[in-house]
Amino acid sequence: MKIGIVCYPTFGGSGVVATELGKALAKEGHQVHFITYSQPSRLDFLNENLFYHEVEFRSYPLFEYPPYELALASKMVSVVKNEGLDLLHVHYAIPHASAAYMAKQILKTHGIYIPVVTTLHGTDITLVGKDASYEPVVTFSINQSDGVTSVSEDLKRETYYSFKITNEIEVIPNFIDLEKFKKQKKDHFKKAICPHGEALIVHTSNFRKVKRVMDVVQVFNNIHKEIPSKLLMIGDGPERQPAEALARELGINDAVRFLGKLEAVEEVLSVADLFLMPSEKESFGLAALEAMACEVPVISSNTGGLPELNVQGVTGFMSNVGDVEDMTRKALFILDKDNLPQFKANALARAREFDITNILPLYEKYYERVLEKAHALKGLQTS
Ligand code: GMT
Repeated sequence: MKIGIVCYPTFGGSGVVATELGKALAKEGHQVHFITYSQPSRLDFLNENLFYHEVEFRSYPLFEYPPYELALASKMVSVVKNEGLDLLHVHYAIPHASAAYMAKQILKTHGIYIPVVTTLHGTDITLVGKDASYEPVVTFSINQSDGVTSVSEDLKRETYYSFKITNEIEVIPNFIDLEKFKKQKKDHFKKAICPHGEALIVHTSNFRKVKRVMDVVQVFNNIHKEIPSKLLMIGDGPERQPAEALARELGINDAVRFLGKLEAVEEVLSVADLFLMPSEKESFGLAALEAMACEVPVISSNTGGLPELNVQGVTGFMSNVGDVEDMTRKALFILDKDNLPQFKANALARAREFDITNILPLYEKYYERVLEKAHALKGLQTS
């Protein structure tokens, strides 16, 4: 198949999923064309089946906001035509699904029918999409897609609940490349961070409000009162400064390190004992899956799709959003030396269920179904 992939090319989970999916499809022999405004950060290897088309949007003194969506739709039109794509797969509804709809309509006037698959990732539905300023466009473009997938059952439910959706939504969960995300021997690093054998706790996110980064610091503060421990905070965003200030205020700044954005997160996860994800909302929790693949148990909130990943009392524990005390109790239970090895093993076993080799065929089969349906429809229209 020749597949066009549209995504946000940055560090966010949706961009990571889209890029890793494209790379895996290319390895399987499909031709994959990324259509993005900059090179996706995980598009880090060479393959004869991988192509990258940059969406250029020029500014003009009249525009306060450059029209990204129009430039994207135009680029989709030219790539579909020139490369003879079979299908467009757009990740994150806003504004990718509506830009794809526009491209599809333009291509129709050229006698080309391009099926569009939209993948819903989370905040495009649970936070931004619901907002009245976007809702009609989001509803319309989901309903106009030839296929719609969501990354968890919970996100599917939430989408049906919040929008008037007439389309079927297929759940295809996030996945992990176990070749990349695996426990590596990084003893020297662990020794440098935890010279006295302290427990190492890790959090990674984009430090937006929805991640409840302050809860991470509070939970760690409680753990730190009980056992020798260190906290590594990976990523950057609006809540980083307040979190740094809180760590100083609590007097634990020597035990907490803010590392900023990191490419090789798996190296840090390799030496971690516990991962914290106390999010307000989380449609799946890819960062937690990455931790589990590196044998790190997870303390998370019980929101969104997290119960579909983190198995209570097995791979870690879940607590109500904001219940810092409960998270602390459960974290200390996991970190007990008699309990930790089993939790680590369980986390890895669970991560294996989301191995990319299990999930990739689900996408391939779904594309085939969408293409069959589109061809049948085309046949009906021309007969
Ligand atoms: O977590 C984020 O804020 C980034 C966001 C994104 O859209 O890039 O992640 C969302 O998509 C990921 C991949 O499907 C999911 O694993 C995350 O759970 C989801 N984030 C939220 O729902 C907050």
